[in-house]
Amino acid sequence: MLQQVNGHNPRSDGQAREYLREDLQEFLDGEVLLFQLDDLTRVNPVTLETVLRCLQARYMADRFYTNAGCTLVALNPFKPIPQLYSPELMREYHAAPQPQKLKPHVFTVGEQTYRNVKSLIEPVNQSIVVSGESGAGKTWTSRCLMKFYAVVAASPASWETHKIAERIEQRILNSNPVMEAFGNACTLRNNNSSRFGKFIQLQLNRAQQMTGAAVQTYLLEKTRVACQASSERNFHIFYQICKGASEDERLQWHLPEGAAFSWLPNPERSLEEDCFEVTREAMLHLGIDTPTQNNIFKVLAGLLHLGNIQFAASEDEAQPCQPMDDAKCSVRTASLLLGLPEDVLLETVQIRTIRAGRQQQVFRKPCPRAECDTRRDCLAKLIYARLFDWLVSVINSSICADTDSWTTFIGLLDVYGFESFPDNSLEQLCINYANEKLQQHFVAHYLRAQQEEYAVEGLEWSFVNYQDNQACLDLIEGSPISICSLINEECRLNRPSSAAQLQTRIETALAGSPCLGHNKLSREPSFIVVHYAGPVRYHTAGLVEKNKDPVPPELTRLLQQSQDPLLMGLFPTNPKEKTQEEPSGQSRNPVLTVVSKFKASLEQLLQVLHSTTPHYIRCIKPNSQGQAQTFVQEEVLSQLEACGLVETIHISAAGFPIRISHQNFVERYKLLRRLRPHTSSGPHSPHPAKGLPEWCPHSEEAMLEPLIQDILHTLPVLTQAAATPGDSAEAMPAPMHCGRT
Ligand code: AD9
Ligand code: MG
Repeated sequence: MLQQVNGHNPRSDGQAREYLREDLQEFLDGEVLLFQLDDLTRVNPVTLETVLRCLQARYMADRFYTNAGCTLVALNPFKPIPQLYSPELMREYHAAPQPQKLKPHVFTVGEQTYRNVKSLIEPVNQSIVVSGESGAGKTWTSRCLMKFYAVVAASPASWETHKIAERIEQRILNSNPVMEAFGNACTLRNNNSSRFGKFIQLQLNRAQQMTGAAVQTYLLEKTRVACQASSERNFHIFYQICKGASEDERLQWHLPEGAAFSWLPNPERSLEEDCFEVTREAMLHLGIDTPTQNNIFKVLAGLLHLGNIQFAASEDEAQPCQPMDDAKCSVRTASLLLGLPEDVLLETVQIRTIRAGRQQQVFRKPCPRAECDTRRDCLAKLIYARLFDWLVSVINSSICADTDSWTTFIGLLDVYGFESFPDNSLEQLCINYANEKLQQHFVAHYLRAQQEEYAVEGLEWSFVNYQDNQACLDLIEGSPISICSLINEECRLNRPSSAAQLQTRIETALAGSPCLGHNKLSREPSFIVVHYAGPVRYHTAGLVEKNKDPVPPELTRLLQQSQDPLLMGLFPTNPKEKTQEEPSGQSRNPVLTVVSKFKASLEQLLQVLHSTTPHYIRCIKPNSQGQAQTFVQEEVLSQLEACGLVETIHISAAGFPIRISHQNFVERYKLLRRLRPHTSSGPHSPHPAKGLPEWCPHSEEAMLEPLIQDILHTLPVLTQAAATPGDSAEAMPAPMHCGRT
């Protein structure tokens, strides 16, 4: 039986699960060599158990990257290893004639992707999809890739003409701390959890120099600004301001030391992400000057004070709820910091205006206490989401290259990882839906398409079974009926509907889906989706309302009255873009729900990914405590199962890692036809060669050499498919499949 290494055993009965079968003893006997297996296609036999054992051996030997055929497995070391990410090592991978022969590394993927962009075989844009559950290391990995390209794809001219801070590569890197300060937060799974999805397009010119970048973000979890689950925190930036502001700034932003804010839970936790200076410095390099920064931080301080406005229930329904005594000061401070008249701010939160009748008469209705809270929260979410979008657009205008100064791109995708909390809502549904889509992209690209192509090409092939997540996607987004369509319908009908009713509707209408889990133990209204990465229970309470994400028009009008320069820019009086306002009265405009917007943006993303050659990095979290040197088998096993790693290895090991269209192959290697072959009858035979040619003359060998190198360079870095299983020696060249497509 295998032992857990330093890790706790998740099984409370203390009986660790037996991972290795008796017949794997032979494999175990070679344990000394296990950690040397750089590619999991060499594990023999390829089973979950052997793969797990190999990864564990490598992890304990501080080998965190392992090839798995067409993907790279990245184990999170949970400890800093500066020498593993040094610029010297980056240059070594970049300069290597065959980087795939070096130790597996995220730089190998980076370099191969970089070479593919200019490859004549497939001169297409590339993308690197980094996946894995929350805390597995996706953001770290994509940051690391960005640093790699900043080194290897830096334009030499820019070193001479610009100061380091102004260099485009540096500016692109500076976008990370800014976006993470405003878009990441400490959750139960990860101290620096991305609460938005990010696709960054690194733009390259013909000389393969990085000339710019463009960032696209997906669905920021804006509810976090006003509501944080217990033991979690708000976005980092709030803590950074409160901890890092100078005495002077504290006075200006009304943030006395030790002040308590209800939207700032767990401030005592000290994280390395709390560094205000890093964010300020990065903002400065991106062109956000100090006065603008101060304006942003003032508004954020205003939000913290807004969160402290607690209302007392009104005994008379006709009278507005009033702020509690100790919250009166918060109303004053919030309005001051947000540049709003105090009475108008308060009234807008307390009183709902309804337009009705032909004349669109205005009625004013005091809101009950809970609604006052909702409106206050909505105001904060509205401001924060606009601010975040504005920041992204500022970053883009600072780093994006002119259209004529780039020709190709490498896209890096870092989306929030699969999540399952005790209480899951619309945010988790969207996050897990995005992960299902990406898993399907992987399945479609590597597991299904590849095998189907072999069948079409008439190649000898025994089909490898894999877990297709189509059924789960049908359940979530399929037509005509799916979870999304049912939630959207509730929003469209705008009818009062309880959480229990929504649960019944989903469970009745979608009862036939194999991915709808049995929901017997539910105390609160909920439904279960069996995702590729495991079952998740979603609570239905508040789901429809979150999906509508209504913004009372009075709130937008209120912010349009602000005298604060930043808010005046974020909420112009004549907005060009239409905001998602609450449907007022008879409005027949179809309501764009959160889910439908998210679905549309995901489809766009998938289209971009489909137009590129994708590369995959699977990040694995060795333990959920974030501890170094701790490998919890059960936890790793479920991640390996979820991402279908064993199937990927099987297909990669047996398949052809390179696919070149016939036309491209002819284009690239037609030179070979011009070489004069000689036959066994001698090099000067007057007759055309019969049978296989033998390449002899030195000059022709010399001509062939670059082509051979070329073939070797373009072999996928992660595949050494033809190597003998279990053999850790030199890899043999992988077989190449020149397809008809
Ligand atoms: V989430 O879906 O955004 O919640 P990620 O992005 O997958 O998640 P992240 O990259 O933030 O996880 O990694 C979590 C933590 O693991 C980091 O904050 C680091 O402390 C740690 N980590 C990850 N990768 C490495 C590494 N290669 N070396 C050292 C690492 N530490
Ligand atoms: Mg992340």
